[in-house]
Amino acid sequence: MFKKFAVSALAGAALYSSLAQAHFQMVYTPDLLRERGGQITLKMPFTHPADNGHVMAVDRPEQFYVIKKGQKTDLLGQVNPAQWSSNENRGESYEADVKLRGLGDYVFVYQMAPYLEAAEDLYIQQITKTIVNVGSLPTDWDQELGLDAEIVPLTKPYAIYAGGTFTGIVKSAGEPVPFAELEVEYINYEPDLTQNAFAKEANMKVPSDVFITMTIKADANGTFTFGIPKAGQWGFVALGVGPKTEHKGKELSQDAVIWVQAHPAD
Ligand SMILES: [Cu+2]
Repeated sequence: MFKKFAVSALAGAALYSSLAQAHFQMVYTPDLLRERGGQITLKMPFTHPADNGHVMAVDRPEQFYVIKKGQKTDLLGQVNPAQWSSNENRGESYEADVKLRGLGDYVFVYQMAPYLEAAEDLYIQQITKTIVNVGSLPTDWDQELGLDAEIVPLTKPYAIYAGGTFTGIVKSAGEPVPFAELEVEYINYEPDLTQNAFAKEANMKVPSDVFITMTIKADANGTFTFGIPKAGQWGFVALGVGPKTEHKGKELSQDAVIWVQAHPAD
């Protein structure tokens, strides 16, 4: 998390926090839309995917499960420690081998343990949804799960064209969050699943720092739409929307994360 300090130290702490790159709890597999099921490995680093930033060491997750055709299957026992490497460091992380059996949507939910962000003296807890589809049969992708912090998709997160849009509703324990603040990042460094690392080179050249972590806001109903310019995976995080605001005597930000994948339109 300290990379930007060097860059913006002179600008002071307030500017630092506005320039800080977004944290994202990843739950990553390369293809969110699969022709068939089988074994996949989900990689789950807590990191800064748009700028190949710091990998942060977090305690074991509080929850990890999958919803398929309305049935919840606990996967916490399948979470294993793993390392993940970025251009900044090699850090502790987690992964899980899971088997996809049959057609439909697999809604993976990962609730990380609160992470103390020393630079801001607060805890961050992200609740991530990654939805993997098998066989183009939609089943559960649009279900609201009533999570403390949740982005409910109105667009299938795995069936978006590059140049298309993603729309979601930001919810706090089931209630829409008007004008919620969101950050958007592109996984600009291809994850290498055998090396457990981001690629060294970026897929896309960004025109300026403001495009690394893009900040947008939901409307009065908690709904937001984002136009996706490039194929690949994009993460959305709604900041501090969950009802829990304190952990171990410090401020807690309960964030909602969702991952989507855009496909080339040519
Ligand atoms: Cu960080």
